[in-house]
Amino acid sequence: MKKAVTFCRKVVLIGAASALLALRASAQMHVIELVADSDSRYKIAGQHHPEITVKAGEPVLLRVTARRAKSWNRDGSIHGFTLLRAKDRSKVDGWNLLFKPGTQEFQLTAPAEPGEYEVVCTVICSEDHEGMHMKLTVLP
Ligand SMILES: [Cu+2]
Repeated sequence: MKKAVTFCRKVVLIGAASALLALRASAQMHVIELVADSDSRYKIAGQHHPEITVKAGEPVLLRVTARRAKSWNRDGSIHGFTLLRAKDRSKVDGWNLLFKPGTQEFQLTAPAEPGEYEVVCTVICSEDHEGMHMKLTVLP
């Protein structure tokens, strides 16, 4: 009986320690809250014209709330998020995302190369889908 209690305590301690570590990791992470909205627009609270700015190579936690527009993909994705280099429209590895309805999180790493980037939606989400894009700047 005593052994079982000790074991339980250990489990609780390990649980607490890993929760703390997770907290620390999130404290260092750049958290970005984004809405991919039903009017085929990206939105960021407090920004009239949404833009994302990150530091080169920093860890980013992208928390997205997606709301369905007029149409969506067969796999249930309702909006996309693909990062392109502004200079040549080439895709950035690891930044090709698809959103399902509701809130979802992505752990990403900011591009290593400072400069101007463009986020575009890759799901034909409405007749206004072409207007679903935003600027992303990577600072040195
Ligand atoms: Cu879209």
